[in-house]
Amino acid sequence: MKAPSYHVVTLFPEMFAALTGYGVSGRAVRKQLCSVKFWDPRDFTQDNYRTVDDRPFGGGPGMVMLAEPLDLALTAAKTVLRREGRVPRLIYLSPQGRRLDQALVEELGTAEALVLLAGRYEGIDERLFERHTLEEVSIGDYVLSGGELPAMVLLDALIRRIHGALGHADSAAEDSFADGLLDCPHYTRPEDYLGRRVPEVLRAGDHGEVARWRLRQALRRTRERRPELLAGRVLSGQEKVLLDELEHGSS
Ligand code: 9WO
Repeated sequence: MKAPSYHVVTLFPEMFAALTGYGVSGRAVRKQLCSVKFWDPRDFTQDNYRTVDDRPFGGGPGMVMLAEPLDLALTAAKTVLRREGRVPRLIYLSPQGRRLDQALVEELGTAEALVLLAGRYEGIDERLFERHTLEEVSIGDYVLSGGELPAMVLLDALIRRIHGALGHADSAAEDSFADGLLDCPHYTRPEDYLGRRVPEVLRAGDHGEVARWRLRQALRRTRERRPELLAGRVLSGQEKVLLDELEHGSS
């Protein structure tokens, strides 16, 4: 598959340096494992003030983003992608959207192109949504001052799972949530930290025993902290045995 293409419509493209300039996501962009491009609605204005917002009809506090500059920016992004033979999904980051989870990340990860719309102010003129079919995605039930941070959260989750984005020692398949369980505890040197020792099983070098211990820890944490994750998941034979052992007191 060709490297995914991510386009972001935002008044603040500079904010995305936090994504494209650092760490795993920064390296993936530098290695061209994906591309991230920006469209500033201000560049699609005509007036001397480069106006992108106005007062809400009906009154009330705050400002509303004008439909036209957003419409033109979205259309420009779509046009570029269509010329490359890509059909993008369009996503508006909003608290009204479908909640982002790892399943949605995997689903959006199959798209060859996404256009993300990051809003500002109190929101966007509703008529924009009549001209473009936008899927709404929420990263959680709280209000922020714009959609840029949620767009970066989504992009980071997408980019780190592209093959080759993680260092060869890592594997996205072994991550917390990759198999629907919380992560197990991790340890590194020293063996003794202020009298607290690393569990012996991790030092003994029996890879089968290590895998069993990690799975048991992951199951215990998930049962204790997020039992609803276990309820909505098919358990393997080994997982049932380990959970049973936890329920009935042994280890
Ligand atoms: C403001 C508001 C106030 C009371 C009740 C609901 C409300 N929603 C908003 C709102 O969406 N404000 C905006 C700021 C306009 C669009 C961009 N903004 C935004 C996006 N804030 N929070 C998000 C967001 C996006 C995705 N996931 C979580 C939060």
